[in-house]
Amino acid sequence: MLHDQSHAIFSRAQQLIPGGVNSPARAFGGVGGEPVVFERAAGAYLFDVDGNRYIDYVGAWGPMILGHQHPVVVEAVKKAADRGFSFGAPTRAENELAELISACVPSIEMVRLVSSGTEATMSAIRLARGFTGRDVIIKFAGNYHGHVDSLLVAAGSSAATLGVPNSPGVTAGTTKDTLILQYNDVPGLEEAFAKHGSRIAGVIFEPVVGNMGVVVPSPAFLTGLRSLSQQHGALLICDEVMTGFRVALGGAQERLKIQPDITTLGKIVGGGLPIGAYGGRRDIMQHILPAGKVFQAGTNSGNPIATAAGIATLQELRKNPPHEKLEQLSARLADGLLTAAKSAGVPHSLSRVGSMLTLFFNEQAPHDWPTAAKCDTARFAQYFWGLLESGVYMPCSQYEALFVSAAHTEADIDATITAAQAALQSP
Ligand code: KE4
Repeated sequence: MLHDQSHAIFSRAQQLIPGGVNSPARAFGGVGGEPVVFERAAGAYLFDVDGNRYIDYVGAWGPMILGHQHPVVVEAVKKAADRGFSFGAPTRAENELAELISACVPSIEMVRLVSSGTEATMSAIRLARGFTGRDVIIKFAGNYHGHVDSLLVAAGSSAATLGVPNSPGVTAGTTKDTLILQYNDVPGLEEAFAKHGSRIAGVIFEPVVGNMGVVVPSPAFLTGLRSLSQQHGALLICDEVMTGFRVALGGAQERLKIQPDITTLGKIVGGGLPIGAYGGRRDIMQHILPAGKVFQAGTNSGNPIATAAGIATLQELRKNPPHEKLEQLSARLADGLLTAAKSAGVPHSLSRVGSMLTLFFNEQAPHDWPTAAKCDTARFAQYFWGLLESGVYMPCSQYEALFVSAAHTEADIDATITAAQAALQSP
């Protein structure tokens, strides 16, 4: 494949933008080489500036569950743009989106819209601390909750990919109240609560991890999270920025029957435009200014165009739920990847929940960060590039999830499997 235009544009970008990218996740740091520069998207496909077409499994890192340029979303955005870009004042659409979010996720009795998943998680932990009057937040190694200073410790996603799970610039003072535990480690959770229970404001976790590759929680871990936080008066914060509306219309909490106190959302809730959200029990949310005293604000919060995209996306998901189709397509892809890896004799495992999945280059399916960190990332890089050159665009890191959209077809899945068979052959 030709990448001349991509190379020229990326070379210029490196003069203008640190690393040539506006987010390290897209820098190809985990696979080497230069990122592809894209021009347009449609349905299940991306088109780069050199005219190459790719079957897209990044989906903008999750938002594009309906596929790119879904007509109802495009129409809604155009209509909203004709009415005004931003008012900095209440609009009817914000009520509509809030009602849709609560209808899909019943544990969210009240919700605040923000502009990114990071803002959502940052606000959620501030709320947990303000509501409980306590300082300590528990998070899990390999979980990524955005670039919130106090959560940028042992972080997953591009922080893990690029080897900065503990970022420079985050002070010891900022993270002194962040307790890092291992995901799925029930004894560790019990010990932490036994030692620090009265100081713990909240526990934030990915209910299905996407940011060390897909890692599934054990039932005992989920039970422990809920019972121990309840017992010690800490809030359970379910970070559904990636899983929300993805693994079920009601997110992982519907699929895995979790009852959190606060939920954070992003990605799909904005339909591809910048929206984050946090919400939960009314008695907790009423502590947010101006109803209460916990501060949070934002110029673009509830932006009319982003809100229109979010409303159209959630309405479409409720009207024509794609989750059964996504389940079938994703199972077909998973089976094909497993067969291809097996026939290539590559040490591998695969984790999948609904339409988010990861092929791990490690014989044992990871259950926490230490096991995820054992993956053969060099072998992953070879697989990634083999697929890319065959017109298949996968997440550029072993520590990410791939996403199937409602726009993918069986033919796309079968073409991907064929490309994977070639990409997995030893060099
Ligand atoms: P954003 O601030 O990127 O909208 O959301 C942060 C975030 C919070 N919580 C979870 C579970 C997340 O997965 C994310 C963001 N995900 C990454 C990809 N795994 C975003 C990609 C990027 O950083 O460019």
